[in-house]
Amino acid sequence: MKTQQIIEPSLLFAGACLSGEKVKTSRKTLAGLTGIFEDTQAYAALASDTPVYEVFSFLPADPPLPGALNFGITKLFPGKVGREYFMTRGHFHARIDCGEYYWGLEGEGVLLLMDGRRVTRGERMFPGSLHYIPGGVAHRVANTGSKPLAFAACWPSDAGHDYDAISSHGFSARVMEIDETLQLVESCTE
Ligand code: PAN
Ligand code: ZN
Repeated sequence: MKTQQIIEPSLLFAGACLSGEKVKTSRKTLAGLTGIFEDTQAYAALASDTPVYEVFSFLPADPPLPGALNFGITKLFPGKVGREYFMTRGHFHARIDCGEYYWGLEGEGVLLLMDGRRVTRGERMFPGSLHYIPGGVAHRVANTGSKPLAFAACWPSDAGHDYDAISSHGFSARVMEIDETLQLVESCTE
């Protein structure tokens, strides 16, 4: 009888933590999010080194390969700039046909989804929520709770990230606290 050794997995995804030799970490502070929040005075008054989010990702194909899948966990800290909740930069995929899954692990928030005609909708995120983001739809997450929001993501390795359209025009709606209530406010300026 021929036997083989059963090996340990090279990645661990426990709770909201991703670990493994090939996991990369990137961190975003307020300094790296210039121009995304509506209230520029409130933004300027906050310490630029305030942590906003961390991304732990496993990118199996370097360079990217059609068919290969990336996996990542984003941990988005609670906080607000003025009345607007801390959020990710947001992007379209450079390859517009590439979709993505997001799913909630910890905390609560809102996933903003904006299509090519700049129509934005918001989906509530919470542990167990699952979100399919079709190709051609920009995506951004806001933490609307008082604890870190963690979500996992899986996307094609060759999707790429197009941040320019969002840097120039933003999303057409913002996740804000108005009169102590969470609101999705349509932007008239963009
Ligand atoms: C995610 C995002 C991550 C950070 O892995 O890249 O949540 O958000 P920004 O890239 O908008 O800063 C993803 O959507 N990958 O495609
Ligand atoms: Zn994406």
